[in-house]
Amino acid sequence: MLKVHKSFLIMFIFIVLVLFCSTQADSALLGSTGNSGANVLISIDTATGLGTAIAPQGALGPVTAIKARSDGVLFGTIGGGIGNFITINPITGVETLVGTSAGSRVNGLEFVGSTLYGVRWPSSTFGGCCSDLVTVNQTTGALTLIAPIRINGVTQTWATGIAYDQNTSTMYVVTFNGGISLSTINLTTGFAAIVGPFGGFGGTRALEFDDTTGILYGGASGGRLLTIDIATGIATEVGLTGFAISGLAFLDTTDTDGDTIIDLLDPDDDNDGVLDGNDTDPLDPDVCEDVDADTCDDCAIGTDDFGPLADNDPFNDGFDTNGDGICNAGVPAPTMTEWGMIIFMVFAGLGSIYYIRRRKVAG
Ligand SMILES: [Ca+2]
Ligand SMILES: [Ca+2]
Ligand SMILES: [Ca+2]
Ligand SMILES: [Ca+2]
Repeated sequence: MLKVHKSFLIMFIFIVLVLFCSTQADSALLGSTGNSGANVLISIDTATGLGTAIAPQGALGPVTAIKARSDGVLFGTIGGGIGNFITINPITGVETLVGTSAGSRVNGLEFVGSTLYGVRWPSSTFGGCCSDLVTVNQTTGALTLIAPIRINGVTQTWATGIAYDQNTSTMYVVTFNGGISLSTINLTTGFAAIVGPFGGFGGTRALEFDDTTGILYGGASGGRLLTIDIATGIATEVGLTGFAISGLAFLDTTDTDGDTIIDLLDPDDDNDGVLDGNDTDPLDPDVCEDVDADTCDDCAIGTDDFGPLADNDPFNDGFDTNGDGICNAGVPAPTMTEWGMIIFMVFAGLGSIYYIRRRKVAG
């Protein structure tokens, strides 16, 4: 008997967990693979490391780094001496040129707030050697030098991937001088401080933080997905993606209405026919607006909720007993004068009945 109760309890907890988890926001770890092998955009299972191709890349050159802005715009850089700065549609993979910075290539991208930082090589300051910390103009692709990257402020170094830890306001970077290592970098001076080498993963290039879990991921040679200890720099292999990794970027892929357009790019997240900006609850297809001001929400009745049909119909937004297109709740209450008229009519009616009955009795 106890066993039955126990297994029932475990099943109940499992069902609750499944339901709870299914309502959580989704995010996907995307990878660019343009440096070698197949040039495709991939999504990566952070539990197993396995990569799945989403879309072909490379129309504008090999993609060397990617990063998503908070509004869902996915930026990318092109290597191979081309220096293109692009946007990538994360669903279709279609690339759009933003601008070109000829002669230099950016192989690390990361946002700090609304500022997009980059790692450029070769440096403009060291005669063809080493890397610069730059900012990237998101409208033109133009690069602005902050400073050459120097270990302890002295030794210039090549560098690649960068990733920002929002919890500690620390930017991490892959540096090459003194062995390929995880380093921190000062965003004003470009000075880097080595945290430690990646252990057996010297081919690590790309970095990306999961802001939710605080885990730092790395992409290494051989298509390995790594987690990296930010205190020591030591990496642990999660698994093989099956692709070469040139860049990593997390993207919020929550799709409330399940129409395959993620909320960040969907003008109508709940498919109720009212654009998010005008929708009083952009994630609830039963709540949207009240354009006829009858106090009944125009989506209260609806058609197919998250389905593709519009749900906003001011002529079908609540019980409408007298069929005037205005829901019962929206029929205006009588004014004081109207109440007076109603009371007068009631008394007049009662008086008439009383008079007629008196006539009948008298007759
Ligand atoms: Ca959607
Ligand atoms: Ca809507
Ligand atoms: Ca209404
Ligand atoms: Ca709908």
